[in-house]
Amino acid sequence: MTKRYTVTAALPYSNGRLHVGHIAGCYLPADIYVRYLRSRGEEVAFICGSDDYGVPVALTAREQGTSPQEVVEKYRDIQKKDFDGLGINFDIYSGTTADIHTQISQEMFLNIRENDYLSKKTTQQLYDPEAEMFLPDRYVEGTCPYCGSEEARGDQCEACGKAVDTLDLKDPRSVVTESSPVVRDTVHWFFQLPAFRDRLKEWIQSHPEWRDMVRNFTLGVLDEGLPERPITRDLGWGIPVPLEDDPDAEGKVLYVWFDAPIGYVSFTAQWCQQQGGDWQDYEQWWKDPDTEIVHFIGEDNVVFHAIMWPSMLMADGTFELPSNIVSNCFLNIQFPGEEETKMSTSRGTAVWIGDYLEDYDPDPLRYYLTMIAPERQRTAFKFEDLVQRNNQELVAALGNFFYRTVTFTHKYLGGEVPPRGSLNDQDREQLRRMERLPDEVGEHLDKCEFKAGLQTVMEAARETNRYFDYREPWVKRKEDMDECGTIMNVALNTMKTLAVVCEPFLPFTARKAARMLGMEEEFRWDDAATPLPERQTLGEPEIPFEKLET
Ligand code: B3M
Ligand code: ZN
Repeated sequence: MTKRYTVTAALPYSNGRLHVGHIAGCYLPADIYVRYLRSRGEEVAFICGSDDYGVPVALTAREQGTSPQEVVEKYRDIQKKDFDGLGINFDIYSGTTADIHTQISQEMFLNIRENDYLSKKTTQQLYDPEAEMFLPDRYVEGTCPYCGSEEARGDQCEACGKAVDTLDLKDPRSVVTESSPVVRDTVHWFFQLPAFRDRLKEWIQSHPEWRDMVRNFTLGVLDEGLPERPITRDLGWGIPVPLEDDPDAEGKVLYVWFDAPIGYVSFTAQWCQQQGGDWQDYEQWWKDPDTEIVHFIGEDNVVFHAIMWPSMLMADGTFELPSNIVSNCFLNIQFPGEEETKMSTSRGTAVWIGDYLEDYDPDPLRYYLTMIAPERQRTAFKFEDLVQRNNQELVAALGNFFYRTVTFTHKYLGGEVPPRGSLNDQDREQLRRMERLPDEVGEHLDKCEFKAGLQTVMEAARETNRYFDYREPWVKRKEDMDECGTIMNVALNTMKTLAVVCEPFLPFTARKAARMLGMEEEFRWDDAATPLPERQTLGEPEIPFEKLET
């Protein structure tokens, strides 16, 4: 029985280029998961797009002296190209400035209000008299009230991950003028987050399979108690609060963290439409209890996805809750001879995807980022490490085996799959290993243990090399051509299994391997160990991985 999965990856703000930290955080794991599900024959919607509203984009437009819309269009294209280059192919890559997004976000606001989970209140906000504007969220920076970090932003502290209220920041400063803001009255709509505390707790406790980081962090936040949260802002860039009859709503927009996750839903609706269906078909991906909804996010987005978003879904009342929220920790970076440091766009301490792809193939990066994935704790990206692991692991264990196997078959066996003939114990053991492999890797992938899954593939590749070296087809060739054919039959079938199980991780390599094997069919996990037809004609040998230099 196939199952339906809605898989989302966090919507990047469309105000900058993507670096390896973004990719390791959620996009690569999401892509691996989706490829795996598809190979298993599941029905998947892989949803992403840009987060266009809010202060981050408005600030970038200000810095670059252009309009937010221009910033959005420029960076959305760049980001899309980066994803494509890495083989991260969403079913839709939209953006929150799409009309249907405005419509669905406003509807959800109204539903939640209708259900009595919003209240309008006069509240105090920081105001910059010099710039003559309110300073929501990232328009202010200051000292974190929780951990004391001096670089806390008005919406969240990156150092401790907590959501912050601008008014609680110590020594606040305006990002626009650097001056100290004053406090002024303004009207906003507050979301009754506290109403969901018990249900959230129950829900999270019913998911022991989630990563500890997500569970513990969220349960910790719940234990401290939830505040009511304003979900509107005094800002020119955002979705208008849809209350035309209320003069207080004038000039107010929805908070970017209110509308952004709704993007997952509105992009799904857009995708349904693009495929010739009705936009309302999105409901089967979001409101059907048999559909699994899985969110892939980065460390700093946990609060919003595990507390704010599910509460919004409950407040609306017509949605299913996510089945899993998969988050990695941050990926640091280390340059030669320097200390490990945080990846930062503003300080330029990052490796940009666009730059990487100009010089290198995508799979070595996918490989390395999965092998050092910060699944449980922060890890560090080191370029020399990538080069070394490419050369010592990918080239040595996988690349050479694929290439050797195919060139040998071309040279001595007429370029086709030789008959299996009679197997000896080692051959049988090798084939059995390959029969077990899809389940072993699949067990890890089912649990979103991507690094362990890839390690299992690589261990099997190393064992395969030992088998091959032990069986010495190059020696048998001179003694017994039938036995040589048997070994190469086992080797080619091994290559097929390895190609199928490495496809989620290394899709470009897997394609090459499939071409070399003359495989025309789609990758199917369950057929990974089904023997290649004897006498199938092989394709031309291709070198799967080049040795790299720094
Ligand atoms: N744009 C936050 C970020 O990039 C944000 C994610 C939205 S997911 C709905 O850190
Ligand atoms: Zn903090």
